[in-house]
Amino acid sequence: MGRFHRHADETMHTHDQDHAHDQDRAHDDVTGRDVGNHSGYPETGTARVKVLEDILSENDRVADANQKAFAEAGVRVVNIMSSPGAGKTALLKRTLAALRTQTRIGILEGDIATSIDAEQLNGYGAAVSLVNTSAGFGGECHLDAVMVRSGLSRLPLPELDLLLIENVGNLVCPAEFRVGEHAKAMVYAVTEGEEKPLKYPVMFRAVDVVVINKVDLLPYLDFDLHKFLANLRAVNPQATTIRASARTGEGIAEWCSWLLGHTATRD
Ligand SMILES: Nc1nc2c(ncn2[C@@H]2O[C@H](COP(=O)(O)OP(=O)(O)O)[C@@H](O)[C@H]2O)c(=O)[nH]1
Ligand SMILES: [Mg+2]
Repeated sequence: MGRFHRHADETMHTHDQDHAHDQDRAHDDVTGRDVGNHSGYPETGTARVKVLEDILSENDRVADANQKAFAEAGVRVVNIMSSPGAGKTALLKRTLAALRTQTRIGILEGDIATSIDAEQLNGYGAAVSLVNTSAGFGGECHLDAVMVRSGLSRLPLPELDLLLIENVGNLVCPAEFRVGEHAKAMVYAVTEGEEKPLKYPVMFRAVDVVVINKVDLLPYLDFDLHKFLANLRAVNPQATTIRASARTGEGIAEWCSWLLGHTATRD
């Protein structure tokens, strides 16, 4: 069966395996009303909601277990999310190169089907565990707590200080699932426009930090950074923002010190 989604308004539904949507096929209309295809379930709404509530509380239960395992191992965990191509893997490569001598980092790489990103992150002295959501998890467009748990067995948790999770590229679904992390980070590319915080508020509201990436491209774009920041502030006044370029290295030191400072001070 397809797995499940909880929406901002706390409604929930499943998606079939072959229906792993991307953000370009967003399933809510402008009013926030769910317009996904629910045909075939006209009489079973209440029962389905109950089942899905159970599944979601199962996610939270496993997220709690993950959190306990992280606490016992003394490892801090940051869940990194973005749309596809914003620069998560490029930022991770820079991060590993910068921090490898100061801190012991593990990577949990979430990918629908390939090992392309995991392979890119090899060779930086970090333990890398790949979780393919197509391998038993219905090809989902996000990581949930169970998927993360499945990848932990391949990591030497007690030997790590910091675990960085590269979530599946998607601006909607990853924000809806706690995986037991201490913080949520987002990579946002300046090529994505200024309006996305308003269009995808659940993601932007969920995160502690937004790395505004690809600033090396600003001279070639009409991206209005002030407008973007105002839109971000409208949905999330608290998030830290860091201007960065994984291409040039700008902002990487600031991001690394956020990671180190943040992971050292939060429970
Ligand atoms: N110009 C520029 N390109 C970048 C930057 N960061 C990533 N890229 C490129 O954007 C593409 C997608 O990056 P990737 O790290 O794979 O994104 P992910 O899907 O979020 O992991 C790649 O071609 C990267 O080389 C950046 O700061 N500046
Ligand atoms: Mg990637």
